[in-house]
Amino acid sequence: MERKLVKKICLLGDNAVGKTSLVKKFVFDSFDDKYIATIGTKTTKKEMRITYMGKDVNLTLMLWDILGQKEYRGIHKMSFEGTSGALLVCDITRPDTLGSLEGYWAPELEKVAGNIPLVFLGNKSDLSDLAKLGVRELSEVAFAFDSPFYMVSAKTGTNVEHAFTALGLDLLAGKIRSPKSAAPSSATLTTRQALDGIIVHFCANYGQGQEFAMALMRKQSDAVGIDITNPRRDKILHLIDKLAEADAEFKSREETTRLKVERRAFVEKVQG
Ligand code: G3D
Ligand code: MG
Repeated sequence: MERKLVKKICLLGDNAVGKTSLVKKFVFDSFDDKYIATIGTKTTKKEMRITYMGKDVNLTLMLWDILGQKEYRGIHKMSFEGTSGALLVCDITRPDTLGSLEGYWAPELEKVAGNIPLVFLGNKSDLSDLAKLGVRELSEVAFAFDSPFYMVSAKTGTNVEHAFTALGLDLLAGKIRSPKSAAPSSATLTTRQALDGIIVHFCANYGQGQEFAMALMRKQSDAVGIDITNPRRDKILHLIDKLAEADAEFKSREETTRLKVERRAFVEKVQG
């Protein structure tokens, strides 16, 4: 028999980062260019079918779209009650919106809901010319909260399905995040943390489905002979080259180079 589950999910982030647009894209697969002010909260239901440990699960998400003004602390606290997970959304053209996730939304949510699964989203990835935030900044905040991140666009739909599925899988797995204090400082990374960042980055950007990306990642790691329990810096650099080769098959030269530079940024943060 199919497993059925219902979970409450919150979409959090400052005003106009694209929360409502993401819900619309995910639920109706359409993008409304007219701005709709969110009054308080709005709940939308979405059924997902996820394969987890070889079994089909029918996961119903109750999506809570919560108003962005930080002055409404009371409404926010009330809305966080009983939530099983959250998407924390920032706008990559406005750096302060990432600061708010780190300084306000994630900590306020944690106070009420504890270490529930989170997924960080850098929305408006279609506006790359105006971007003031990249994978590097987003990954630092996501790492600090022991969570994955995705660059998404509610306008084009890029990675929207992936992001919700990633959260769905963490909910099914019953993921408990490490507390923030135990998470890596943003200043330096261990080689394991760097490798972790690179793997997540590759899977989020490959664009051919998460499972396919993971399988390819395993293949390339084997080819390089990387030891995941104690990855060496030179092996990680070799892996980055192999991943660029994989990217080059689907992506333009500029895109492949950009992704490679972003992955190298993780290695640059390894001490020594
Ligand atoms: P909110 O619910 O977080 O407050 P909205 O944000 O979903 O209302 O979106 C705020 C504005 O950003 C809207 O613009 C919306 O069209 C735009 N937007 C949302 N997501 C994207 C995206 O991925 N790419 C682009 N280019 N724009 C996006 P308007 O002008 O209608 O106010
Ligand atoms: Mg809204």
